[in-house]
Amino acid sequence: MRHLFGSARCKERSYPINLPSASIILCFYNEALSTLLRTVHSILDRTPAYLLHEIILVDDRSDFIELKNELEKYIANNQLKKVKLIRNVMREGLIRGRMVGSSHATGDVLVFIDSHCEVNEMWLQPLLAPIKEDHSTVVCPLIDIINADTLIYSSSPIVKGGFNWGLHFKWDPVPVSLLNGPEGATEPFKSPTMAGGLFAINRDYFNKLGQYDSGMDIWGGENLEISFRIWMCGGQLKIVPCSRVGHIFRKWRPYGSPGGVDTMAYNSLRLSHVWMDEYKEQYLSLRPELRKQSYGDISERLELRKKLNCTSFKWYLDNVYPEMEVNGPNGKSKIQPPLFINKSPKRSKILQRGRLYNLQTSKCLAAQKYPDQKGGKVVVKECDWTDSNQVWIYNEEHDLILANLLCLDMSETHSSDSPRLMKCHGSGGSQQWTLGVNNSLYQISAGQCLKVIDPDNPKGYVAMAICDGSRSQQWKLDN
Ligand code: UD2
Ligand code: MN
Repeated sequence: MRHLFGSARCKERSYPINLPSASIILCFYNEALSTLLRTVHSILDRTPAYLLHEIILVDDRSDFIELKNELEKYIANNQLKKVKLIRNVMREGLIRGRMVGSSHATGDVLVFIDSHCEVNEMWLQPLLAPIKEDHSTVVCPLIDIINADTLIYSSSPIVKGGFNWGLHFKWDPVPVSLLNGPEGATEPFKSPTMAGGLFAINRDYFNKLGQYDSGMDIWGGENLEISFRIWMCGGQLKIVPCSRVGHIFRKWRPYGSPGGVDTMAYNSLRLSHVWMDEYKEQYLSLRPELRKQSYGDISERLELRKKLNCTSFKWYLDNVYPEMEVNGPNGKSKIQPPLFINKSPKRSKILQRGRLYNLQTSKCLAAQKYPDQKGGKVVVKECDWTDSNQVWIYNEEHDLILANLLCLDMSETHSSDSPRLMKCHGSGGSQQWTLGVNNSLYQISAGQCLKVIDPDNPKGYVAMAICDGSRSQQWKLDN
């Protein structure tokens, strides 16, 4: 593969020799053996031996046959002495699975990595250096993209972590000043949240901070929980742009949870009740059906919050994530922005009007069926310059309104859904789009860009994806 670095300046940086040692923890469930080994070998090949204390593989009770004897034989035959394999007796999920891994670790620093990654050259030293300086700094590499179909590695733009009130993680742009400053983008920068899959933390600090919430099941939410906890309880979370690790972003998760429980909602409920104070209302008002749902016993986590003397969620929002918009239950002004009444758009200045033309397919974004159908999908179709149902209005509020009727909307609670047409609510968030750099169409709440999924498919399906500047993500609003 090619070795990609965010900034040429990264190569000029040097790191102390005596850095803390690392225990790498990889928890996996039904991972393809070849993919798991790609992750392990990239670590073995690209980490100085004296810094690599061990690689701990936690098998979360996979049922793939190849992960049984074949994996054990592979480790033994290739004398991968630093690789330790632990088998969970029961499926625990990635949260308790990582805790099992960390309880066996003896290195100074824990590095958690998803089981379908490839670490890049010089990935570890830039992560260890800030932790050596300050034990309560937790760091993430920049997550590059490995294409799920082709397995090709490509670099991703420099972004930081945020979230929306549906408690979905999203990527936020970083200030241009940070990218072009005297150091270029080489200096670690603060991030309100982490994506979850890749981070390094001092082992003692991880234990002191309360590891993870062991009441959380299978998948989801633990990344926001640990992010809030780090910031609110005296630590810092940073992204290190000179450390790059590729991750396979899949289109859907290839596994479910036992009993089909929505563990993301369950885990998010737990974290909102422990950490979010009155702001949990922001989440619950979006998901009213969860008000009645049980979320288990959280008394130990509440005690932890007290013991660690953590600040309020309001402090976190004011100081760590000031760009987060608070409307609704905890909104600053009691007067809500006016809503559309009887389909007549509120008077917001129109910035542009025209067709949303996709540069790769030369097709135009339109309603799949009818432009007045609430909840209807949008797709790309042959442009019809006489059809007023293909005309979008882009206004000062950053709404995109089709045929003067409905707004392009991205669900905050079901982030895997595709964008749809909804009644314009006039309060930003899920309906806020920016037509930005590289002709991208960026959705603020999702932190992702609109793309045409398969340019050759006549159905013209579109979806949200990580912004990568590719042609399928380029749009022009034209007359
Ligand atoms: C993201 C994170 C992931 C985790 C998740 C929220 C990145 C790149 N990935 O989703 O690490 O924080 O958000 O929970 O930021 N696994 C198990 N047991 C299970 C389920 C999963 O061991 O029951 C393993 C799985 O094999 C993988 C890891 O946990 O190695 C993360 O799961 P994922 O890759 O499906 O999560 P992802 O990347 O969609
Ligand atoms: Mn993953």
